This record gives sequence, structure tokens and C-alpha cells, in this order.
Amino acid sequence: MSPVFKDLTNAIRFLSIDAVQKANSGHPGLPMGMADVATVLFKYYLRFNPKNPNWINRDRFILSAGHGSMLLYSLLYLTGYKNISIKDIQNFRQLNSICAGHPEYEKNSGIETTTGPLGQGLANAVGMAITEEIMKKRFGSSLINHKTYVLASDGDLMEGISHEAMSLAGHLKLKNLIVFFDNNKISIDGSTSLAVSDNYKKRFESYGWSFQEVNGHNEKQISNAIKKSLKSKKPNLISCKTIIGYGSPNKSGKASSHGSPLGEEEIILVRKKLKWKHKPFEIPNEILDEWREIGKKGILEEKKWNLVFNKKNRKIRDEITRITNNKMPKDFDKQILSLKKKIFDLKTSEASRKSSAFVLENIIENLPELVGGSADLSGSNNTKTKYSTIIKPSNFKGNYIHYGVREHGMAGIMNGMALHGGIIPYGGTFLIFSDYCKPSLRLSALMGLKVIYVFSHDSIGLGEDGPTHQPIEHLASLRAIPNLNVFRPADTIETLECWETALKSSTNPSVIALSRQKIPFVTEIFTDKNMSAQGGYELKKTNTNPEITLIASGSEVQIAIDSLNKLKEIDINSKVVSMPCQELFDRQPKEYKEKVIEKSSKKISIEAGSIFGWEKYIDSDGASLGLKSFGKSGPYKAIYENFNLTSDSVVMIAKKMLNK
Ligand SMILES: Cc1ncc(C[n+]2csc(CCOP(=O)(O)OP(=O)(O)O)c2C)c(N)n1
Repeated sequence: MSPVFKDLTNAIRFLSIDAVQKANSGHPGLPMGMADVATVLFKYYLRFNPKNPNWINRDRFILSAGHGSMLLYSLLYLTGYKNISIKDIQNFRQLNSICAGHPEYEKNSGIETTTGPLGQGLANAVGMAITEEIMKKRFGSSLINHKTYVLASDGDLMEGISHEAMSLAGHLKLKNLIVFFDNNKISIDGSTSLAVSDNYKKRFESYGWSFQEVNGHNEKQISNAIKKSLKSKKPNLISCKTIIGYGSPNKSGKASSHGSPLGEEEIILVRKKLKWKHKPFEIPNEILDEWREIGKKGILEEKKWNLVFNKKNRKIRDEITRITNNKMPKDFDKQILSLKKKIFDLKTSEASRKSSAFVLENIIENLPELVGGSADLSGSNNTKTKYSTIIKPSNFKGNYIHYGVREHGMAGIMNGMALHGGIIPYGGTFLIFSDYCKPSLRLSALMGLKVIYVFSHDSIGLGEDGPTHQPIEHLASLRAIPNLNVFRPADTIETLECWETALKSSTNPSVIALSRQKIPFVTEIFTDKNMSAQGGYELKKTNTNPEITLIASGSEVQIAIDSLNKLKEIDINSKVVSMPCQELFDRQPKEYKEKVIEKSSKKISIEAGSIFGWEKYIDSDGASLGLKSFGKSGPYKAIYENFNLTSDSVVMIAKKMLNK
């Protein structure tokens, strides 16, 4: 007799219970409660092929409530993903195990993304659904026609990011998005009624979503709700009323099953109650076989899709292959070089936010996968070019998204776009509001995603908007994030170079910090080489033995140049090092670094932000010009003078250092 639905679901439950017990840590409650919903989805609806986890047109399944990761590992093992074996499940939460506590994203393994920080997965899913729609518009619905399914918990829906992302999803009418809400009414502190009295139906309907409620342990109700969602013209939330820790006589329905092992004695009782006679990690052949059959459905689906793909013309096939493998177009380097020549000839002095717009305007037409946007500051951070076309509700022909005033949502959505593949997302706001992007930005870095953050108004140089808008510690705190490149270009040439480097960085996100105020053109010599890609380089010097090395970034490079000229007048030799990206400079060979920042000279760093972090370049007898307090409101030149960020201050400090 073939296994019944209940056996399939109990296989998930017991793998989860036993793995958490063995690891002596983890979250059994969610997998026990949502096993029925997940089984309906995987058995009847989800299009996936465990033999090719990277199939472009697979449905995406995102476990936003990443703490329930054993649910996902169980499903991946049971359906036959080769990277998740029973041994890996037995190694749950051990060092270097693929079955980590919160797995984020794992290429080639079926782990699309799950999140440690609650709410992120929902925003990622919105990004994936947007990407699916954009690609569908570009390549046709015969090639791109998948769904994005999400499992989200109470905690996910409480987090602010869920409001931002789901509100935008409603506005854009992302009909291919289907969210299962694990409505078990329990979180860590106990009943959710301690903190929430939202009316979810009204909440989601007001966003423009379709809302359904089902018994999350009833196969038929779950299935019918999915069927209905598949025909919907709106994003879908299926509220699944479930019992956390389902099957546990003493812990079900209670917070005690959320995040700790059930305990040996309780597990014996669960086995009895659910009539599961098998030992830990033992899945009887007939149940495993049935799950493996479910996994095999996708092989045929992918074969059918390949037939359609192979009938498309060569150009379309090559383009899809290129963008989903994160490769730049063939003529990209040539294009960048001719643009660089043009910029060098023009020698325009302008705000670097304007330089960034100029660069974008010149590259965007040949990079259809570049999809930009801004959290309501398009005209200020210059992310929207004359070649940008707006993505509108139900109309995804375009390359620009108005995210609204939703910085956190924007960053989480961009992560989802990068995870989906086929798009390079960039998004803008002011550098000060990078704080509002930070949890998602950190995950871009952790997951190694090519996401480009365009942060303008990058210092006190923004002037009159005052200290609430003037970033101080932001560059330093962004530089503290591993695997993130923080660029701060000094002129249009460097802006182009920083964009080029960011676009070619496939395994890390980038921040490009841009000035509001006009800055002069500082590049003196034309070279084919991308100087900014080395992080820092010698820009100018008065002789071969400088007594002073001035190291600066962005708008302060000009202060360094002015200082060099003034020092020359009083017979002090110096050099200027432009440092657009500390992370890349720090990775250069020792010899290069010592050639650029010469040991024998005294060093002065200049940056209109916190001096934190600059000490690594200046030695104990060096000096850092920057800020140790919040900024001030006023015309920007007056603010610079107020904080002694001037060439006169630099000269005074240099003279003192040299006892002159
Ligand atoms: C941003 C964030 N804050 C806090 C946590 C810690 N945390 C993990 S699960 C959880 C809440 C659990 O409740 P729920 O989301 O309903 O999950 P369930 O109990 O149903 O498994 C919390 C607060 C987190 N993972 N992310």
C-alpha cells in the first residue's frame, strides 16, 4: 500500500524533531506545525527539479521563518537533492554542515534563501516575484512563468520590513507571489496576543492582496486555497491556522515547542501519538520512495521547458545564459574605455551624484539587466536616467522601480532580485538613510550578492539640511561590514571606475557614496587602467621624497590637492593619495601599499566623516582630519571651516608634524 499523506508529513516532523534533539538546539515547532502545508505544496504544486536546483524557470520556495530550517532540509533530503544527505541532517547545526541553524542561501542545493532576521525573506520574495515579471516581459511567458512561494511566521509579519515590501507588492499587483502565513499565534514570549491585535484580513486587503484562511492541517483546504491563488490577479496571502509543535502531547500549541528540543521523553510520546514506529533518521523505503517520486516530477517539467528554450533563437538563448550567469556583455570593457576618454576630455566639475547619473546614462542602454530604483529620492540621488523606464502595476516592461519611502524594503527586495538571477539591482537613497537599509545590506554581504547601493549626500557637504541628514559614522560602519566594498569617488573618472568595479564584482555588494556638492575634476593623467579598482593610488606629488602623504577620499581629495600646493609654496614636499575604496586597497600586495603610502613620510588622512578606521594608514605620529561630533546646519563651506576641514588646517598640522 502506498503511504498516505499523513506518513509523508510525519517524515518531515520526525526528521526535524530528531535532528533538533541530536543537535540539542534548534526549532522543532514550526516544521511540526507546517509539515502539512509544505507537503501539499511540494506534492501537488511546486515546480522544481532536485537534479538541477538552478533551473532558471523553477518555482522559488522561500522559508522566511528561517528558524524552521529543519522543515526545508527535510524536504530537500526527502525529494532527492544530492547536496542534502541524511548524514547532513544528522549533522544539523554542526560546524561546516550544510544544514546550518539559519541557512541564508546555498547555491546548487535548493536553498533559495531563508532568513535569520525575520521579515527579510518576505522582502526577498517580493524581489524574486518582481524579477520573474520583468524577465517574463523581456523573454516571453513561454520561457519565464514561475511562481514565488513563501512560508512566513508571526514574527515575519510583525517586522516593519514586511509592511514595506508587502505594501509595494500589492501596489505592483505581483500575482505570482503566494505567501503561506503560519498563523499559529505563538512566538517566543508566548501568545502573540501579548503584542499584536492586527486584523490580518483587513491589513492585506488594504495592501491590495487576496486573503484566504484555511485550516493548516487540512490537505484539501490547503490545496483549494493554492488553486485559487494560482488564478488570482493579486498577490496572495493564505493564512494557515496551525498548531505549533503539532503532535506533541505536552508541548503542542505552546511556546515551549518553538525553539528547544522536545526532550527524549516527550519524543517517545510524540512517536506514540503520531504512530511513528521508526528509529531516529530512519525513513521507511515506501515513504522515501514516494517523496523521491514527488522530486522526479520536475525532471519532465524541465525537459519540456528545455524544448521551448532550444527553439528560441540563438540571441535570446545566449542573452539568458549570459545574464543568469552574471556575465557582462562582450563589448562592456570597450564601452567603458571610450566613455572614460570622453569624460577625461570633458573634465567636468560636478557633484559626484551627477557624475554617477552621467555614467548610468551612458551604460544603461547596453545593460538591460541593470534595474534601478530609489526610495523616493530619484531626483536627488540621480538614479533615474533619461533611459530609465518605470515599472508600473501589472506592467513590468521597464528598468526602474519607484520603491516609495521604503529603504529597508528596497534593500531586501534588491537581495531577492540578485538571488533570483538575471538582474543587477541598484537602488538609491541618502547615505544617512543607509541605516534604514542596514539589516538587508548586511545580508547582501553575507550572501555575497551583486547589489549596488547608491548613497548620495555623503557628508556634511550636503549643508543646510543639517545634522539629522549629515552622515558621520556611516562610512566607517559600512566599512566594518565584511565582504562589502565601500566606494567614495573623487571625480567623474573615479565614479566611472567605481561603477565598473561594482558591476564586475559578482560575489559582493557595493556601496557608491556620492557628494551632493559640486567637486572639481582631479584626474591629471589619462590611463586605460582602472585606478580605483586598486582601492587607493598616488594621484599627485611634488617630488620623489614626500615628507607628507595626504590620504583622502571623495570630495576631500580636492582639499588634499590644495594642501599639496600650499605646502609646496613653503618648500614642504608632499603627495596626494586618493583612496576611493579602503577594502580594495587593503587587499593589494604589501609592496604596492608601501609604494603608495610611503613609510618614510608623515601621514594625514582627510575625510568629512568619522575618523574611526583611518588610524590604520596614519601611524601613531600621523593625524586624521574628520569629525568627532555630529554635523551642523549651514552652507557647506561654512560647515567645513567650522570643523577645520580646510587646506589651511592641513598645512598647519603638517608644519607642526615636521617642526617647521
Ligand atoms: C529580526 C529578528 N528579531 C528576533 C529574532 C529572534 N526570533 C527568532 S524566532 C522569533 C519569533 C518566533 O515566533 P514566530 O515568528 O511566530 O515563529 P514560531 O514560534 O511560529 O516558530 C524571534 C523573535 C529574529 N530571528 N529576527
